[in-house]
Amino acid sequence: MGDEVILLNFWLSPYGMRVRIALEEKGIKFDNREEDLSHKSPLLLQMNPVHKKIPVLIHNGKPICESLIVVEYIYIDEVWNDKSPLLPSDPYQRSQARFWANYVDTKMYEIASMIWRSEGEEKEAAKEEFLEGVQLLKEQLGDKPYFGGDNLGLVDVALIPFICYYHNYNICDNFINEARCPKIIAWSKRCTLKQTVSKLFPEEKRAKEFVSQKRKDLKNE
Ligand code: GS8
Repeated sequence: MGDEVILLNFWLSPYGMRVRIALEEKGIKFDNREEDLSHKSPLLLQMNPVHKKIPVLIHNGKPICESLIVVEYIYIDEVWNDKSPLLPSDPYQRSQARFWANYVDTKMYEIASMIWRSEGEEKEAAKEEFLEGVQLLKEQLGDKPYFGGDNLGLVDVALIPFICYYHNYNICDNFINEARCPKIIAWSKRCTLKQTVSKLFPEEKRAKEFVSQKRKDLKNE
């Protein structure tokens, strides 16, 4: 009998997208179940009782939560393990990949939420801070095609949804652009050329409508 793989997800979630990239890269068939985050399903509450958030991967009935942990699981699990590793074999390099993926998850996420929630000078300052983070990441990329080298690695999977969403959907006046960060935009284009990534982008019009409604809701909070 084959493995049963269920993903509890939300169509626009950057975290859900990380997991889907990993599943696509590994060619794993899965049942994508859309959650209504304002009326969470009993299954989600049962599978992620601590955070009650998507994404949750349910592998043969057992839940794995937190996107980066799920991504590592997908690459490490012996059921799906093959020759394209997510993390370097060298322990020091591996620790560095985890450090930068965590940086994207914590620092970049915090600044991105500031961009969302603020206006005027505060928003502009947050955009500049985001770009400083992008500069640091650029140094990590160096001359490699991907952070992971010739293949996607943990930092690529962590960062793709953030940069690609901002860039592709021209969110926040296209502040991540070719003039300001040519190397990261070139990287982002390289990633979006991959079939495993491009097929996951939600429809632009639907995404933009959702984002603009969310902004209005935030203003009225
Ligand atoms: C974040 C997941 C998350 O924020 C991860 O998986 O990496 N650190 C976690 N999920 C959101 C949807 S995406 O914006 C979520 O499920 N929100 C529902 C809620 O907060 O109630």
